[in-house]
Amino acid sequence: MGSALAGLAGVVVAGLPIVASGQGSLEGWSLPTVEELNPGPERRSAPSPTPNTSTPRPSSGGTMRAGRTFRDCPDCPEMVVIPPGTFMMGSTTAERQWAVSNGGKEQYFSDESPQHLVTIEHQFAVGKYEVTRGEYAVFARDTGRDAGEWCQVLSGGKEVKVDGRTWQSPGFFQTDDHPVVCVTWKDAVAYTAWLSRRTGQHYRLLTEAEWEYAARAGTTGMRYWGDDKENGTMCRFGNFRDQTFKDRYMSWSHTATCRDGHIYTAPVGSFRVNAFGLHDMFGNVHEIAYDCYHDTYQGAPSDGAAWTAGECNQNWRVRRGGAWRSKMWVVRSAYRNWAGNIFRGDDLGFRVARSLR
Ligand SMILES: [Ca+2]
Repeated sequence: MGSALAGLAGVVVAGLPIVASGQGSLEGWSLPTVEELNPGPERRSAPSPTPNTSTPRPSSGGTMRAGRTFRDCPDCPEMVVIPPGTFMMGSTTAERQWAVSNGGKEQYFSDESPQHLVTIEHQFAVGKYEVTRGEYAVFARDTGRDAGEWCQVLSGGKEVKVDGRTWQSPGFFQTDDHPVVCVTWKDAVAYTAWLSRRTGQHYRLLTEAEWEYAARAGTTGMRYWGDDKENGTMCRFGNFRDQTFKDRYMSWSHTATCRDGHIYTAPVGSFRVNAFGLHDMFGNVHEIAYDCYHDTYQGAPSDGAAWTAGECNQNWRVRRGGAWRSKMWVVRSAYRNWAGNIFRGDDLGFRVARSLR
């Protein structure tokens, strides 16, 4: 497996250029390799239940140590401090050609261009894991949140809206450590508002640019573990449409050639982290971002802010990262998709961000 930093030439994190042959650094932070972050054999254990309830405090310089993890309350999501930096958002023509040659259609990917530089000057924190069913249950109990009446699920080999399917009953087995599914953009925003009230901190959804920055974690290629174009090593990094899935859904194509051990969702943290220390940025569930979906990057913000200007066509909101039954060409840092703000799917969940100043 190559270094997580392969192909980093030209990337700047917090003003410091990173070279392809070495590790980037900034004050209090040195980008680790994927190997360093994932010692020993595969990490298959669920996240530690031991809460760290300390809230990060800025140092005298007004910043916090990137990579630090914390929780604002025992059943709040565990968070990771992400360093400021600059990255190229979107995909290259060559990457889109790979996606087309692997079964996608050219028009699926035109929204990944034009590539543009985004500079995120603010430090922020990102959920180390996708929000779990157990975490969402605390919110739902506390607020009496309606679970809805239907969810679009995989049934009989097809994606159909089924009455009675909810986050509590998506149609497959989940424990409290699995990512919550069958929740809407509105549910996710309500969760962050509730978490903010509960903690006195500013929780929110990631912006689309923050999501791609956090997923890339300094990498410029297709995937944060390297350009695994044969789809054979990805099962160490996430839960995808793999050979385990194919055992159950034999007629489905575009599967990974490896085996990740899960047909449906997997417990969060079952797979390796990226260089920012985040699990499951690809696979498991699509992650809802705050932004309205736009079908081009023409006019996109360059500062990492949410893009909500203009019409939010049919209330379409961005979702990112691919899920347990996504095709292989979806599993890329640059890939974009959307869902209506009241859509519920058995492969759709979310991750939270927290502003740090
Ligand atoms: Ca799988």
